[in-house]
Amino acid sequence: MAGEPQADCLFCKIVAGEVPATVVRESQTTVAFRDINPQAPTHVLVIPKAHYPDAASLAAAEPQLAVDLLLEAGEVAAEENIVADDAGPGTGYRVVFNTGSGAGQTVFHAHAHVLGGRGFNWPPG
Ligand code: DGP
Repeated sequence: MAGEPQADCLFCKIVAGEVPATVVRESQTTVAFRDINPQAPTHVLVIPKAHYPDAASLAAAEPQLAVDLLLEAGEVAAEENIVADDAGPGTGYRVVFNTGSGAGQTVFHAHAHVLGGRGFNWPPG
């Protein structure tokens, strides 16, 4: 059933506490933890506790949960002191949803990357 835990999903195992992670925030519906391979001084993943393979399927099935994810991403940024203040490189943050393997998605449980603490290029690589 949509949203149910998947036995072979790494992030479902993190939600269940079966795989350890450095959790920085938890809500009723989401968990935020540090990426194991950080690409910036702050690199936190925010995931729904429910299993959806990507952000698009999450938003289609449970729009409020997609909103929860974005709100939690903002809370992470505030806690990590990376909120935008127009002071130039190293301030502000990026929220990324890699969607599909061609776009770099490797874990097929929806997640927002919250990246900050350094400057970013545009377009992204
Ligand atoms: P993506 O490539 O967008 O699917 O991002 C998946 C991210 O998950 C990637 O940046 C690395 C991270 N990751 C993979 N395995 C683990 C793990 O076991 N623990 C943690 N904390 N992060 C992981």
